[in-house]
Amino acid sequence: MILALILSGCGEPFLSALRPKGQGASDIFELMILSIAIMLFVFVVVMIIYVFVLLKFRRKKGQEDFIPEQIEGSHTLETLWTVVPIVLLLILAVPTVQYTFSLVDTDPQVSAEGEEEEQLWVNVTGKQYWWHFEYDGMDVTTSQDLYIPTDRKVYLSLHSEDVIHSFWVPTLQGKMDVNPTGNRNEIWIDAQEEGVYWGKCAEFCGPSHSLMDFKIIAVSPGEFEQWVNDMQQVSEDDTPESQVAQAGQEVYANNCMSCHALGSSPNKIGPNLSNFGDRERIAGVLEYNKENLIEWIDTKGEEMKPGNLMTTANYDLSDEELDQVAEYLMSLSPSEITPENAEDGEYIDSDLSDLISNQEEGEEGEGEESEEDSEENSEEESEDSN
Ligand code: HEC
Ligand SMILES: [Cu+2]
Repeated sequence: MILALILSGCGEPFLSALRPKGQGASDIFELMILSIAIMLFVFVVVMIIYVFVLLKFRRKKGQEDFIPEQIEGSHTLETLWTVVPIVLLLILAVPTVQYTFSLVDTDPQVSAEGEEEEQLWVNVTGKQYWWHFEYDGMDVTTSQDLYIPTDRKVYLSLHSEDVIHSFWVPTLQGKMDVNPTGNRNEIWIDAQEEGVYWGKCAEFCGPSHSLMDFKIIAVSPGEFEQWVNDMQQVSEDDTPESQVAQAGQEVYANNCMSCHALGSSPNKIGPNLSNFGDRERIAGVLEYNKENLIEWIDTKGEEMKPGNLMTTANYDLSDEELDQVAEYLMSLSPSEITPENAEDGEYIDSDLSDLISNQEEGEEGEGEESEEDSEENSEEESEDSN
């Protein structure tokens, strides 16, 4: 017990449910405080009575044979200790049930003026051992780092391509199971302040389960809009500036493209690398630097993330090629909006709803088609990998 107390001090602030930075986490935190307050109240009252009775009714000198009055079956006492717990449980149950529903309520919110909110939906796919994100109707796909604007709820539709995972950003919301069966679970998240919030897979899913980290990058609405615009421009054919990176692009095309995508091309076996140059971490967990990146590519993460699916790749690169492809990947930074922007706290107003509706109008149904395509593809893929 003492150890538990000491170890509880080891948490990181960006990974702590006790420092809520989103509506969902705040609601949950309130419930924690409420239940702890009730428990403390019960504990204190019981302790006071206990100590009082111990002192008052202890055997006194000269009264060794005295038997106190027996009050078995006292109606007053029986009623008291039945009613008080019921009242306490009700005080706890009402908000708990209320939040249980509101924390996963993904219907559009209606404003005081009766206007229905334009929802921002992201399709989230959990895979051993990383996360894939597709912004609905925006033609933007990314992995590992999920960018969200600070001015609204972001709605997530979650499913898994292999085993059960659990999507958890402790500072922003509660956990949600990510299931491989047909059903998609839904939850919303929001961040009240700009920042980088860490997420974890919270359901044991294999040898690298504890390394299945991801990040929520919360930026101002204006920065988010710019990020979406920039990400929409990314294409596999963009040529990098430096010659080393250009050579790396060739290495990439020959060895990596079968599993990795750039731009909004459909979900593949490996993470989308469109903005790999801006990642917070490599593969979700490793410190972001060239050395680690080269080692990751060279060893296919065999020891860094045991059991990950990149280990099934069969390429063999020279030191020069490794350097080139690492240089190329680190040059992939299509947007000025990076995790650093999340920390500067600058706030620019913008209208996100324009962004979503423009995209939909411009495409006239194309979006739907490509969505179906990608679903088919991913089904085929998951069959293959089985
Ligand atoms: C067989 C498919 C496959 C091939 C081929 C492949 N990868 Fe991967 N790669 C993956 C998978 C799967 C992951 C995710 C591993 C994890 O985190 O569990 C990954 C992860 C990565 C990451 C970390 C991504 C991130 O978002 O942090 C990098 C970088 C990477 N691969 C680079 C390469 C390079 C460079 C090549 C070519 C030389 C390559 N990969 C070839 C499947 C592949
Ligand atoms: Cu997992």
